[in-house]
Amino acid sequence: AYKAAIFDLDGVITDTAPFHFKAWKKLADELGIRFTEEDNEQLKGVDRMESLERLLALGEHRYSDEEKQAMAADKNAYYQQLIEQLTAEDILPGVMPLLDQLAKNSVKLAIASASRNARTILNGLQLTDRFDYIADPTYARSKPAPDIFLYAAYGVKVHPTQCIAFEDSIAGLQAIKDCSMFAVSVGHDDLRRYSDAHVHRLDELLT
Ligand code: G16
Ligand code: MG
Repeated sequence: AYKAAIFDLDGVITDTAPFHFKAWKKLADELGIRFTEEDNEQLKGVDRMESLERLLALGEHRYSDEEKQAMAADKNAYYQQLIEQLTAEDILPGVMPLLDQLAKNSVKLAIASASRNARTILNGLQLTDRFDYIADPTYARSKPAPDIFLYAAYGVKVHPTQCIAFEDSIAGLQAIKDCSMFAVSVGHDDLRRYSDAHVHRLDELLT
């Protein structure tokens, strides 16, 4: 049996992807860059600056580092306004019973999110206390690098091979496999080929 369960946040615990999309879309519109939901899919799990690089690559212009910092800050300010409205009602179906069941079986619970807003989001959802450890993405390389998942395992003192991890992004699933954890993909069927097990939603795991 697994000794720790590691969760991605955006797209697994709560659905903040539409907020990220709205905020990136606003920036793209201001810059005259065409940006679709499909483009947004490529940004899932990818950190803020790398996401910006991918968005800007869709346009013609090249920008200075200073301009990019300002754009990222604008996007984040708008995103932060959007996540202010999050409450416990925004926790995705199946999350609470799954956390309860795992905790009852003494499985350690950790968060491995690329988001620098993870703590704000967890506070809004009133979930902060439910996790034994929230990995800090500050010095982690962006998913698909395994860093954030390794930090999470280290934080709960469980060897990566004894961890099960839940992810909704391709980059995140690659990160999980790269550190030899058991990977559960959550969401689209296309994610199946990157994972060891697949569910559309976490409530499918409850018996
Ligand atoms: C999340 C999202 C990404 C976002 C990243 C950084 O990762 O999926 O789209 O770019 O966090 O977020 P922030 O700008 O808030 O630092 P995850 O790992 O929770 O899915
Ligand atoms: Mg995610």
